[in-house]
Amino acid sequence: MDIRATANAGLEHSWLPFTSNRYFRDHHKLHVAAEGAYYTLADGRKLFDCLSGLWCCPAGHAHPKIVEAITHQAKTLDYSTAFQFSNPVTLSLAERVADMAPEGLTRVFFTNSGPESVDTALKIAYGYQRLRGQAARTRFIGRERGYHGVGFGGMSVGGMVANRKMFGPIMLPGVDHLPHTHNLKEMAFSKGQPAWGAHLADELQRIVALHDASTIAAVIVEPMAGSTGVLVPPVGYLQKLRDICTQHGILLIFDEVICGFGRVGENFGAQRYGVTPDLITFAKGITNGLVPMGGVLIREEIYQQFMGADAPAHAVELLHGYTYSGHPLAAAAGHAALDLLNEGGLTQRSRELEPVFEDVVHGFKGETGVIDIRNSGLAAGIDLEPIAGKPGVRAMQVWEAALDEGLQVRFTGDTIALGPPFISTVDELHAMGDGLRRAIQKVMKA
Ligand code: PXG
Ligand code: PLP
Repeated sequence: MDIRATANAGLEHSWLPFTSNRYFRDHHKLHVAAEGAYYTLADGRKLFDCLSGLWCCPAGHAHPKIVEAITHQAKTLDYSTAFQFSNPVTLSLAERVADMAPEGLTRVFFTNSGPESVDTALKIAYGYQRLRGQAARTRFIGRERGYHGVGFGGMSVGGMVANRKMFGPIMLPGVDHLPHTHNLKEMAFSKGQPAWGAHLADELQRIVALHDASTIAAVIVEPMAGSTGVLVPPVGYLQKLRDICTQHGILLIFDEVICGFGRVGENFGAQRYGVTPDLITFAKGITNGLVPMGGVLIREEIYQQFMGADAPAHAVELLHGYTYSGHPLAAAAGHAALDLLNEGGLTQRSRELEPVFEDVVHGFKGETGVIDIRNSGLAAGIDLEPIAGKPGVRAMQVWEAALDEGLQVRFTGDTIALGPPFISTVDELHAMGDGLRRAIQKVMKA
């Protein structure tokens, strides 16, 4: 098979997601295989996977335990009707996820992706307010630079301007946004949680005063904002959000699609940063990326509000769900992935690698063109000086130069994001640092 010819033909019929499709035509990047922490490209090159796929493969690729689990599951029960039926593999996964969650979050609703989880959480939040007699609480509060996927719900509460500007007039009404927490002057090159910035949560008081608490259903934030280039919560910030929400009867949703399942060294960001929300959305790492799956973790009282609704037992309490909610193949992958993270010690390893990784990424400080570095867990963002009038081009150049160094990094705007697999060795993390340094130097010299 001539892979290039096949790909060229396929490109005539494809529209790739979040991709510069016209650039891609002339600069193909074709994965043909993946194993452990490495991808293989069509031209035979091997690339170290510096972002664990798109943050979703912490145990590396093609892990035999997960491959075996989904193979077995496909032969045993390939698909179980999701509505009015369930199956042991999905139900027992819910129990496991709840066991890993912060105290009080006891119920799991499965979806297939981040945006489905976000839509589900927003609908549960509003439904809960309505069922407890607070139907006027229709507003959601997101945050600037937040990313919650590109469904209508997630896009509306999201705060990445480029994703929003084309669709402004057709978003959910009544949404407001907190300010983001990044401030170059006050926190550039902070290691871990910045000391400055807790007061930014007070903006929620201002928003509550403006709209009145009686109109607000929920606040949704990523504990650590991943997609926008890794913005780590300032010390005390999330606790303040929690306190203000509690004071005003507003639900707090943590979108942990990236933070969840070990990326920040604990099961969830809630545990890492010591703040418990009312709902947690998750996806990605739950199956190590082998089969799509997402879900929402929900406080018991919220679930009980739905179950206590004044309706006969045969009534469906929440008119919501997906054909593939809790898909058995995904659930089987989920069990195997959690075996690796928990009993297999990979979350522990993520925590152990954090100081090594922190040293590696902060080693770029002082390089020409590097204007900020942020990190928490095994996640880091490196801001590059943009080229005047050409936002995003510098990071794209570094991304290409890094490929020549055998590294698959991710860029967003002029930020390089790193989130290596938890199976990375210390030597691999150092090699990633050395290669990325050469890539940055090459671009800045040109
Ligand atoms: N919420 C959060 C917090 C996310 O990070 C989503 C929702 C949407 O999930 P899906 O299933 O549509 O991926 C995400 C996804 C990047 C990158 O480069 C980040 C995401 C997806 C792809 C790339 O940082 N986050
Ligand atoms: N569109 C149509 C025509 C459908 O029949 C369905 C589900 O039956 C959907 C969309 C929703 O798909 P899913 O259940 O995978 O979310």
